Amino acid sequence: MPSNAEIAERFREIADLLDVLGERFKPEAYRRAARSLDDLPEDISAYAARGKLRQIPGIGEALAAKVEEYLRDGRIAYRDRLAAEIPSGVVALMKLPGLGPKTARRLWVELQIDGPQALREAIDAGRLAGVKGFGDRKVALFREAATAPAPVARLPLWEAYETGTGLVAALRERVPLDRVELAGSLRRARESVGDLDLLTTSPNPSKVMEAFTTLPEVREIRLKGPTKSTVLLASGRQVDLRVVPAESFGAALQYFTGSKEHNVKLRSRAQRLGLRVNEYGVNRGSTRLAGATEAEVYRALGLAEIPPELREDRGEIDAAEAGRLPRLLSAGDLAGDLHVHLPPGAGAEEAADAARSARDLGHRVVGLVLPPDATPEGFGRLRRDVGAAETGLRILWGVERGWKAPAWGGAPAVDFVLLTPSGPDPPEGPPPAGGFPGVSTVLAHLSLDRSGLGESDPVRSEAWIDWAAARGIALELPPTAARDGLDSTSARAARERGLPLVVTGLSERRCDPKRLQVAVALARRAGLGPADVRNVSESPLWPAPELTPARPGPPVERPAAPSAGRRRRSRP
Ligand code: DGT
Ligand code: CA
Ligand code: CA
Repeated sequence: MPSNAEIAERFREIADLLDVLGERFKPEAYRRAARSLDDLPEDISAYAARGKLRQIPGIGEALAAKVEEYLRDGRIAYRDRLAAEIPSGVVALMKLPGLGPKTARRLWVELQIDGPQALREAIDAGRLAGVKGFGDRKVALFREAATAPAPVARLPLWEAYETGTGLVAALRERVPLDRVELAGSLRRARESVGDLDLLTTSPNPSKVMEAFTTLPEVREIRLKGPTKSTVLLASGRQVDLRVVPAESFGAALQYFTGSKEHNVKLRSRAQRLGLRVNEYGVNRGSTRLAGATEAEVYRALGLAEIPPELREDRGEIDAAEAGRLPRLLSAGDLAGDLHVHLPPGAGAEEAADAARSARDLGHRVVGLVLPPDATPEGFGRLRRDVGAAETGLRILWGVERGWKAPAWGGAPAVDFVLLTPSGPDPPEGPPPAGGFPGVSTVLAHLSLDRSGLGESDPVRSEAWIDWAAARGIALELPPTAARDGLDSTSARAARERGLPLVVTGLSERRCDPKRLQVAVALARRAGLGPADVRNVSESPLWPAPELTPARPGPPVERPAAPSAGRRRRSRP
C-alpha cells in the first residue's frame, strides 16, 4: 500500500514537470496537496476507503481522482503523459544542483538547451552571456553544476555515519530537540547509504526546519515544509528531515527505518490481523493501539521488537513471531578493541594515552598495534615502559605483519598478530608464521571491496573464508566494511563456518567509540551474537587461549566448535 509520503513525492514530481512545461497555477496546487499529505494524521488509504479524500485540505476533485488512481494502479497516467512531453535531458537539467524546474524551462525554451552537456557547451560558447537573469556568478555555478561528476550514488556506511552524526550534533547546537534518530539504511547498517533520513520530535517544528535548512553544510534546499524538509549538502548528499509528534515517533521511526521490503511484509501482516499500520501508528478501526515506541508497534502486530539491522525481509518477521530472534552483539559486550594503531615512533606516553582512552570507555582490555616498522628492541622497551604506567586495564600487544615479513627471532613475543594480506586472493601454502609461534592470528585489513560501496567481492570473500577456516584463523570485522575487512554478508558466511570474528574499531591512536559502534552494527547485521565474537567478555572465546602470552605449540588453534559454543549462549 503506497504511503502518504510516496504519493506526496509523486505530486511534487508532477509539480516540477508542470513547471518545466510552463503551467502557471497547477504546480502550486500539487505542491500544496503534497504538503498536506505530509501533515496528514492518518494513512491516506483510510480517507479513500471512507470516501473522504476531498476533505483533505488542497485535495479537490482532480487530485482525489489521482490519489485513487495511484492507490489502485501504483501509477498516475497524467504524470507519465507530462514526462513524455519533456526531453529526458531537460529533466536532468532540472535536477542539477542550483537549477530547478523553472530555470530548466528557460534554458530549454529560450536557448534550446536540452541537457547538461548542451548547457556546458552553450556556456563555453558564450550563449548565456547577457541573458536576463543569468548573471556571471550564476552562469559560473551552472557550469560547475553541469560539469560536476554526478554525486556518488551511495556513500559507504562509515562515512554516512560520520556525516549523519555530525549533522545531528550541529542541529542540536542550534535548536532544542527532544528525540533525534538517523533512520533509513544507515540505521539498518547497510554497507552503503543513499540518502540520510533524520527523524525528530520537537516542541517547535518550524524552528527545527529553519535551523536545519540554514546549516552551513547545506548547499541547496530542495523542499521546506512545516514538518518535512529535504536538502542537499555541499557533497551533493541528500538529507531528509521530518519532525513528528512524540506519540507517533515509534511508528515513524519504524516506517522510515525500512527497509521497504520489511515494511511491505509488515503491512500485509497487519492487514491479515485486521489492523492498519502506517507512519502514525497502529490502528484497529478507529482505535489507536500503538505509535509512541517501536516496541509498541511490533507488539501490536504480535511480534517481538526486531532489531533495525535485521529488517530486510530475510525471515526476521517469522523469527520474531516465533520468538526466535537471535541475541545480537551489543557494544557493551565487547571486552575491548583489538585494533588501535600506534603511530610510527610511538613511545610509552602515546601507548598509555591509547590505553586510557579504552579504559575511559569501560573496556577491560585494549589491543595496541605496533606500526609495521616496529623493531623487536623498540617493542621490548615500549612494553617495559608502559608496564610502569597506570593505565587501569590489560594491554595486549599486537603487530601488523605482511606475508613476507621476516621473523622476529628471539624477540619478546607480542600477544597477537594482525596478518595483512599481500594481494586480493589467498596465496597457496601455509600461513606465514611471522616469527610468532603460538600467537593468535587475526586476518586483518582484508580488502574485498569490489564496488567502493563496502560490499565484499563474493568469490574472494569465500576464498578467504575457506583459507581462514582451514587454519582456524579469526577474521576482522572493522567499521569500514569491505574496504578494510568483511561486509556483513561475508561475516555471516564466516560465522556459519564457525570462524570467530574480531570486531574492531580499526582506529588510530585512540579507541574510538563511534567506530566500534559501526563495527558492532555491521556485526548485528551479520547476525552475530556474543558467542561468535572473540573480543567479548564472558564468551567461550574469551579469554581466548590464543590471546594469552605466547606459548609454544602450533601457530593457531581451531576455535570452539560453533554449535556447542553458540547454541548454549544464544538467547532469543
Ligand atoms: P537508501 O536511502 O537508498 O540507502 O535506502 P533507505 O532504506 O534509507 O530508503 P529511503 O531513504 O528511500 O526511505 C527510507 C525508508 O522509508 C525506507 O527504508 C522505507 C520507507 N519508505 C520509503 N519509501 C517507501 C515506500 O514507497 N513504501 C514503503 N512501504 N516504505 C517506504
Ligand atoms: Ca535513506
Ligand atoms: Ca530518504
